Amino acid sequence: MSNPIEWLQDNDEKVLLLVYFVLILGLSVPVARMVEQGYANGNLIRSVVRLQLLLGITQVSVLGLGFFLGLLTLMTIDHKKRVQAILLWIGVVTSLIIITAQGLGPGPSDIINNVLWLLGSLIAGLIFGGGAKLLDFDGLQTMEFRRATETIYFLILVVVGLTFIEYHIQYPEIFAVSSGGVAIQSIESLSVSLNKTNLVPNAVSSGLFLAVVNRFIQYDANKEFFILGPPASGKSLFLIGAYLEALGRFQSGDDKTPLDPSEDLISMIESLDRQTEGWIVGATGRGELNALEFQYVQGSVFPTNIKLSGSDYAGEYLNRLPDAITGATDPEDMDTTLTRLSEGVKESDTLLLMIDCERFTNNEPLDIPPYFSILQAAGDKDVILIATKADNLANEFEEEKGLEAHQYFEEFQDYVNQRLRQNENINSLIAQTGNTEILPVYYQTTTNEQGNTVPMRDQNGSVLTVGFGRLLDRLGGG
Ligand SMILES: Nc1nc2c(ncn2[C@@H]2O[C@H](COP(=O)(O)OP(=O)(O)O)[C@@H](O)[C@H]2O)c(=O)[nH]1
Ligand SMILES: [Mg+2]
Repeated sequence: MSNPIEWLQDNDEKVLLLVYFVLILGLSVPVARMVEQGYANGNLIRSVVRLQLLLGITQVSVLGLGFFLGLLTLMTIDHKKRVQAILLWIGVVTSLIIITAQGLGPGPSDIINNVLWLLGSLIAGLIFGGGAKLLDFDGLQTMEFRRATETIYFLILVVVGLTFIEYHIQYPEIFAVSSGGVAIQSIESLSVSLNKTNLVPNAVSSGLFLAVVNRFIQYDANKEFFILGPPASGKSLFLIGAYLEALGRFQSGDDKTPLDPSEDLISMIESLDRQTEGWIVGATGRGELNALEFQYVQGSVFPTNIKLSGSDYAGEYLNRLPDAITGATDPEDMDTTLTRLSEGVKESDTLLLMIDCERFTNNEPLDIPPYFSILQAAGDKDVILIATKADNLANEFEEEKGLEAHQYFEEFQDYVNQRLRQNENINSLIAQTGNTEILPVYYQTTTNEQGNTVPMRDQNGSVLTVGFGRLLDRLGGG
């Protein structure tokens, strides 16, 4: 463990999980007490239920419970929601224990007496939540039960909300329901008042509890990233490297959400497999435009759907992009590439801007000034700065520090940042975007007989990429 902050960053999902576990456990107790008390006080709801359904409140409770458990079962099967579902099981069991211990809510004997109601409603919950999917499950795809998960939140919201009202609002009995029928009480004094006992603690604990459950049911956030960089800055190889990393995780992980690579990306990966030497992608021909994109799921506790895309094109477009984004350019004057780029920028949440380390070490212009006006034109976008071809700095790093860059990647990243900051433009870009660090990525390279720098390959002919694991983590987390 290097230092506590880094440990937290590397284990943020586990820490978050622990926090949620403590919250659910800690909040279940006061919320269950409130629900039980509100349920006991609940004249209005009971009366309405009796009136409308001609059922006892116990049956309604058991039905609700069965339906809820059916939905929760589906949520437990849903790969993306399993952990949250387990936490909710803990919360539900805790609450039921508290409620039944007081003999208030539907107790064990009520449940046993109504076991058919319970089973029936459990099956209804399974069907309603989309359980039919289980029948034609092919074992490959990840199953999602969004409807089940959302209904769980809705039910919890209703129960907590209604019992909160019953607990805290005092009203005269409006209906008197007896075996003889329903009589509307003559209401002489329609006095509704607020019961202030425990008002603040109940409001805080139910509010917090609902917020946590709401966070649980939220399906993965979607994040779209779009890649921009000057010609030959390594955009295509960057996307290929990121895809290979995501593919590796897909194959070793148990989440089977398809990566959906675009056709152009697939054909690049194919040529990567075919070729045994050299860079995989040739320069893009004039007028040619390839769409490179794929998606993947990052994180297991709170998964995020990540979509990474970029365009492969020839020529210089960055200078023309700001006007295209703001609409200052007449659409008639925009070619397909410019249109595509400007749409890509607009649709994305985050721009990935390439800084070419090869140009940097060769003291060539980095061509990053257009980034400033693009950011201005695009408005509110997050930015991640990527140092491509960082192997150009790795040799330097190894000579200076005596460490191998890919083994001491953290140190290497610090080094790259420190070196690149020597460039004033890069420094301003960092300041402008509120970034704290640039992420280096590279293909390990070697020099071939002709003296060209080519990617190194292992015994299996696979290229060796560095920094992409960190990159994917960053895309999912930050
Ligand atoms: N040394 C080194 N060169 C790279 C790396 N990635 C890309 N290159 C070089 O940069 C060239 C352009 O890369 P490409 O991905 O096609 O750039 P794009 O035009 O921005 O899509 C490649 O042909 C390689 O020669 C890298 O990680 N290390
Ligand atoms: Mg390219």
